[in-house]
Amino acid sequence: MTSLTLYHHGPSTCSQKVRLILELKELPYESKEVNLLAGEQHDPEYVKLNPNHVVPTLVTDNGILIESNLILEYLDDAFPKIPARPSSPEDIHKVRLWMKQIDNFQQYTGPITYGIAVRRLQMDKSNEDKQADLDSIPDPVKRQARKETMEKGIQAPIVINSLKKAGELLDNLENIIEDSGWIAGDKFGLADACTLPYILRFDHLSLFEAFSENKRPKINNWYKKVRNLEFYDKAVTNLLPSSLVQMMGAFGGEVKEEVLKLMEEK
Ligand SMILES: N[C@@H](CCC(=O)N[C@@H](CS)C(=O)NCC(=O)O)C(=O)O
Repeated sequence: MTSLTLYHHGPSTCSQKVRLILELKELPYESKEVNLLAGEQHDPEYVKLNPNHVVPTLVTDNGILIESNLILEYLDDAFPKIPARPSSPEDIHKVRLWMKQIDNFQQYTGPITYGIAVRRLQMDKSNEDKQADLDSIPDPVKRQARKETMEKGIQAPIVINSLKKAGELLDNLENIIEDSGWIAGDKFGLADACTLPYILRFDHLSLFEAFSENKRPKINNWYKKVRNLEFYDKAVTNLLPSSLVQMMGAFGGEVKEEVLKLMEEK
């Protein structure tokens, strides 16, 4: 069997989904932390592995794999003993279509997390330090969006739009969950793994009400089922710094009513 080395960061959404499938499949891997808060994704040695300056990256004996959803598909192709997708081609198409939607949603997570919480940590920084943070973002479009979010928080148009997209994602998720309680087929798999980190992030940001038992009962039940998986803590919770979780919860709680309203705007 090939060796597997995962470059990842505990709280990163895209890293969590890969760790969930590695654990589901009982695959041992070497863990290499890339601390995004310290900017290690821009380290020239790391950029040789992942030219997009993002995590995760999976290194096997035969290749360097990037793009979290494609890594999930690789894991199911290369290690089919514990399957993570249903078997019919039509059902696999359903999984892929959902994964595509989740992949597209990833771009909205940063503005939501930053606009609600992380930005607040930067309020006390000097203007020089704030500028240095902005200058460390290589992509000019992302840099401009970050500047806007730094200044306006949840009132920044990019955050307002991202929250609307979050509401749409929740509506679509509520519709897609099957009678089995899972997204595709009768057990936890790729579609569930790639979704969990976003629901967890909303929960961390004090937005649990958006999928309370009354509001979106299928997501509520699905979220309970995922958290009950025996490998859940190992793949997710154990790698989340409690200070970060508390920080997101506290800042999220302060603007919760406004944010929940923005999420439901059609
Ligand atoms: N499409 C990529 C997105 C990866 C991505 O955006 N990763 C985030 C963490 S979840 C990251 O590394 N962000 C660092 C940055 O933007 O500086 C994937 O699915 O792997």
